[in-house]
Amino acid sequence: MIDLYTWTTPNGRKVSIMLEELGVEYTVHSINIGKDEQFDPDFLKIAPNNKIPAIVDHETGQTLMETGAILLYLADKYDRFMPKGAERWRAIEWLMWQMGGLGPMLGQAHHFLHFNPGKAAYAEERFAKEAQRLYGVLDRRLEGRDFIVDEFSVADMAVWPWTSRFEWQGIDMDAFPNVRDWYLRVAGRPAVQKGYHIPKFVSEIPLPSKA
Ligand SMILES: N[C@@H](CCC(=O)N[C@@H](CS)C(=O)NCC(=O)O)C(=O)O
Repeated sequence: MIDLYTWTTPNGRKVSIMLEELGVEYTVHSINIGKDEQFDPDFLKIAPNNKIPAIVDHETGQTLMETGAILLYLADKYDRFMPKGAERWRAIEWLMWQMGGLGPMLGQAHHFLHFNPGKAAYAEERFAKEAQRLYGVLDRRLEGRDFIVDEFSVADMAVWPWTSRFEWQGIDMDAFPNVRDWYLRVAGRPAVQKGYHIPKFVSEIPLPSKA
């Protein structure tokens, strides 16, 4: 049995989507970051960086924070959603691209464009531009492909929840048609739909205007 500590954010949804895709049993614990529950001393014992999500796998005794590590751990444990051979490294490459680039940059875009508009013009310009650039990178990668690597993998599960906030990022999905098609393909998966609403329903999955 796996305990998942999470909230309704892109990073949290990466792991609930993975657990739903795996079809394994897990228990959800809400950590409301709006109420600073991520600073609770008990939570810090498993998530020393005081950020969600985190897991405890009671079968192996493993505790983990950081979604890149959690996705790799689950892929390894269940031998799923990670291709073999050269494609394995391609999947890890794009997972790292999400962890080191897409997530942090779009997180800043949310902070300045969505939550604090009008406070820092330069930051708004910088992160809006960076969001456009990153969607361009993803759009080129998805040219002629159904998924980020040859099969649906941890790379898609890491990237997709961030793109589900395209409206907050000032992104017109129609300007990135390969991302748009992939986004809808992934959004159509039943496990993604279930994982998106963990730990609770906030709103339906956002869909591009022409969908
Ligand atoms: N690199 C971390 C990022 C985790 C993260 O930023 N979590 C956010 C929610 S998406 C959080 O817990 N924020 C609360 C805070 O910053 O106090 C991961 O991938 O797990």
